[in-house]
Amino acid sequence: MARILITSALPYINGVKHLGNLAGSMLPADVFARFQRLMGEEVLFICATDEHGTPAELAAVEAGQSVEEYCLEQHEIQARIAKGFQLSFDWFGRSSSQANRELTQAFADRLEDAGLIEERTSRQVYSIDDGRFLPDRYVEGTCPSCGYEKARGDQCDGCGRLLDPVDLINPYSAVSGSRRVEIRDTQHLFLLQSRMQDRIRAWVDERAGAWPQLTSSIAYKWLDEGLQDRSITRDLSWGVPVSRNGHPRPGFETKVYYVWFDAPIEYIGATREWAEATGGNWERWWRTDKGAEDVTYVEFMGKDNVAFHTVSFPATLLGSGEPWKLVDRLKAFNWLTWYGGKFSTSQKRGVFMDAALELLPADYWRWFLTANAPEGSDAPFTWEAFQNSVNSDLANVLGNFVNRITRYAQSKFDGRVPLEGEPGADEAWIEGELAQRLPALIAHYQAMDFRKAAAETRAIWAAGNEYLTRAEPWVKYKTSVEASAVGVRTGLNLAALFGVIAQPIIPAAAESILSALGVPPEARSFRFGDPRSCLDALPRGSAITAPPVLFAKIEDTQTADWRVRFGGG
Ligand code: B3M
Ligand code: ZN
Repeated sequence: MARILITSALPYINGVKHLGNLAGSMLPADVFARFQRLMGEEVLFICATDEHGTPAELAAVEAGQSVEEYCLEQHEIQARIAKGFQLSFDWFGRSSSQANRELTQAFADRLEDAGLIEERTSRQVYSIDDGRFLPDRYVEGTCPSCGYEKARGDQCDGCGRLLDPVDLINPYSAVSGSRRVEIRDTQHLFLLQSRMQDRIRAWVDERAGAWPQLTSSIAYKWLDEGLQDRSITRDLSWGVPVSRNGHPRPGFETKVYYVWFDAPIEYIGATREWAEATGGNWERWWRTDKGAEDVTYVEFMGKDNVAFHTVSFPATLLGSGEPWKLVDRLKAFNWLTWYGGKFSTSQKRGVFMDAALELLPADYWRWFLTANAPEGSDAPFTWEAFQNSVNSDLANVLGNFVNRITRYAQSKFDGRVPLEGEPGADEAWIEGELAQRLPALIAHYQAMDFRKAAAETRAIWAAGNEYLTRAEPWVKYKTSVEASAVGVRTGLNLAALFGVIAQPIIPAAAESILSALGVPPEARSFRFGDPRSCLDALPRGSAITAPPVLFAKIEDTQTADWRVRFGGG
């Protein structure tokens, strides 16, 4: 049994996430975790809310809450919505946890012991009117690279470039809007990444071959530009306090570690939270001197997070000098766009996760976002594509098949798997299809090619429909019940197989099918037998029922209404 650690990029705490955040990390990570569990592997699936940094503080101010109250409330909201989307995290933690605080401070100590941290005077934007420094997203202005006028201090939304707040042109306070800002000196701790250039490159060289092109190209871009020493502390009050060997660090009493220093450490922190809650052993997953040497660690994220995960976080882990588990495979996604543009709450552009669940059950969205995942390039969400995907793939190809064959078995074979008859030419045809397509499906999942995995899933459903057209048990019934029985038995087994292969992407519909056909948990694995056994897996004579309608078609009146509410077209 392989041991697979899976983490999804941590959603920022500030507000309910849109479908793009779901499609670009949490959902594919969940699909992959479900697949690996169905392959019989030992999986630990970890995520958390990313609660520090300026997004949290600015949002709390806007909400009129203390940042602690705000984060607690928002974590619970995001946890509830994640459950609604059936994101099967083993733990959904909080980067503001005590576990993450202790780990972050310990890593900073180990890095300093290794001579990789240095106190430096750095120039920061100071707001006279706010009476405070303006790190990261507290300051906005014009991007020096592309001229985008609402660039954030840490990253430009216009061109994606990582920025230093002092680089911004015409900066202003994102808190008060005041332009009475000036550059002042302040002390910060710097992680001397430049000293780790060779070690990081050697580590990336070892792994980049297993990474998708998008991932490795971003990692090498950073390495080729030369790793810069970077500040890992900020003039903020909300975050992990800066310490040295367990005590507040002199001169840093009002500073905290930078959110991107502590956030990836929360992958370990959340695993510790999981262990504390379940009695699990967190070090078995993260310490290669304590059992993690045989773990395969897979990370999922949006492309703007790749650099932090292929350079900065490894620098922390490697630089500590301790035997930590580093990422083996990394799947980065492009953007899901809203009709080619950005999602935006304020401009009513796009569907956010809470609203999505009010419109339709999770499976509708899970299917579309996986089958149209922004893998090789940005991918647009449009109501037309969504409606077509649901109506064609889910309602017709899958739903009608299952409904038709189970109802026919109920009406003509007493709701039981027929006993009579043996496979013939039509069954040989579908067996040939499965012999090729089931291994292909597994290969797509193993390669983390989610669009291809969804397409292969649909192709298997379509082959089942083609089989029924060939076998036409309802026609044969008129002349030979036995010949019809073979088709119905094979059709029922195909319905069960459709449920099995649907589990990673549309788990609710899969459960509905598998429970209606009486398929026990131990018979739901992706370790498929030979096709002939797949098509005779349901015990002959066993009772079956017809599941409720699996998917309702989306009507034009619905998408017309949704266009008004959420934009589009
Ligand atoms: N909170 C997600 C983002 O950049 C960021 C990921 C952290 S993963 C450690 O939108
Ligand atoms: Zn820019």
